[in-house]
Amino acid sequence: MEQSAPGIAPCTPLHAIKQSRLPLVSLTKALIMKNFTSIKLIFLLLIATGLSACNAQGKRNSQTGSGNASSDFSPDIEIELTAQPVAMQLLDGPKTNVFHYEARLLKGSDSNLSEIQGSYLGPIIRVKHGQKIRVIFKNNLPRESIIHWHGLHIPPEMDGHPMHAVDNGEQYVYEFTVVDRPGTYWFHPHPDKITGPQVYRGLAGLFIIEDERKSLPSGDQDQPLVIQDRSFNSDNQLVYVEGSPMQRMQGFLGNQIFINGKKELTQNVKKGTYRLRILNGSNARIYKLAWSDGSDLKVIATDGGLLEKPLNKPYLILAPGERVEIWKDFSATNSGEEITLESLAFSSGTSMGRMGSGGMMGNMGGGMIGGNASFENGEAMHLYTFNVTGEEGKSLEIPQTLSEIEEIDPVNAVNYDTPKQFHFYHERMNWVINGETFDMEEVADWEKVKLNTTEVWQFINGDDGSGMGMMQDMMQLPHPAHIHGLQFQIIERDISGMDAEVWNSVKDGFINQGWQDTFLLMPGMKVKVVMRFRDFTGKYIYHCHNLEHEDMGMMRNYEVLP
Ligand SMILES: [Cu+2]
Repeated sequence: MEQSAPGIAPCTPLHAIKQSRLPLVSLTKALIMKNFTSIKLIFLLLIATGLSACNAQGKRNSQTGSGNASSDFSPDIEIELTAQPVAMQLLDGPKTNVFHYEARLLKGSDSNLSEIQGSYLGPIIRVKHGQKIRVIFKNNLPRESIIHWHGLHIPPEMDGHPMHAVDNGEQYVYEFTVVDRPGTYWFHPHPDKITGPQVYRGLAGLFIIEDERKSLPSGDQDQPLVIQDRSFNSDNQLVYVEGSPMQRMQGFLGNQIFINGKKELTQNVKKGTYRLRILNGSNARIYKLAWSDGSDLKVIATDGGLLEKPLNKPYLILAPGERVEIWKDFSATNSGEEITLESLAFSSGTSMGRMGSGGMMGNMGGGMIGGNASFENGEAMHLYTFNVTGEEGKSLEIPQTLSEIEEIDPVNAVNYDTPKQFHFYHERMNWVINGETFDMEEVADWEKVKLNTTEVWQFINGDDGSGMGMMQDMMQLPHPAHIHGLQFQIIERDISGMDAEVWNSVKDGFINQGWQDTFLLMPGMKVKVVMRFRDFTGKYIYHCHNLEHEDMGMMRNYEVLP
């Protein structure tokens, strides 16, 4: 199979370009008008300065391929995961070339590993708290790769830092103990600059830590719902952001929804109670989830497992990387009735205009402007329909107490009065954090923390007011922020800097309760989180989970020091 990931074309990495001053700077003043014309100008400059949708090969790190199986680690579960190109029947007609995690259970029980038939997604791995896991990752992809275990609290060398990426033909062995709470976690590639295309081609899977509770739906009434958007050309091949710099700046937005790695968007359900484990596995698309029957979404869990008690929401904002678990009771629904999970319209606050949007762009040969505007972030769409059959299923009452959550008291943070601040914004055609882009080894002073301390970090969508402020105002997008290696708690969501219309279209969709590892930073929003650095020292990363932004360098190391 041909190399599908972009990155073969020789070009200058965005990181390098950041160092040289672009002619843009002197034009800033002329471009401050927040209007379409100026955006068009920026776009033209983008092309002119050669910042094409290039995915240059980053410098490889010398520390690759270190993970080896150790003799003193005796796993409860051992799995071989091979990432490889395969052709799959996803649509009618020609097969689609995808990347797929092929799984083999070497030790454990059948329940530890299940495939979703006909899906490009990897397997669902089910484990229990306390179990020891060994995963042998084999890379048969054309480019380097590494697996990140999204949400898990594991040592840095097991976390899938890009510095551990292994080349084609190499392997990396993971060994870790599951210490996290029961919940819905996931795994996906994390190589520097090419995470977006690898996830997009199909590399992702769920990692479920099972709970022992009998009062929750189980078996086929406990089911995953991985939401992704994709675009295909007339040969049924996946279309990515190649050739469309503006689409890359915005992040990939497809024109077709895939659920659980399949095109089928309907499913028969029993008259019974379901637990839906929803993952937004999209590269850049944000969903505003709601039920077509107008009922509230009953939220029972976030990224890091069950909430203390269920939460009723009229709708939910789910950003890339985030998970949420929903309780849905079809017991009293009439047979033959259909209930659809919708994504409602909302205003994403993007000030990039309607440019470069829409998955149709690829189909149209990367036209500059126009595209299919109806597939913007924030457009309404049907996601998945449940057909209620006459079959009786198990019905359950929703428990009023789901779990216990130990609250971290932010007053105990070493920096309670002076939280670390992380500004996510746009600067000189780059997405940056505090003005910086990713460097494999670099850790700034403001990214160092001490083991066994509690800290408050504040994330801000927008710059610190110095220099390029007006520029970044014109290029605002939502950024889903993700911190590796731990779960945190949200203690403040400040919307004073937000556009009122944007806020009003999403305000009831955020969850501040429970344990989280990813949250959405809307333009102008400031979010404070509190977290504890425990058990492991070393370098982890934090980044924007808009995967195109991540690949452009909106990612940094933080280091836990002894
Ligand atoms: Cu971003």
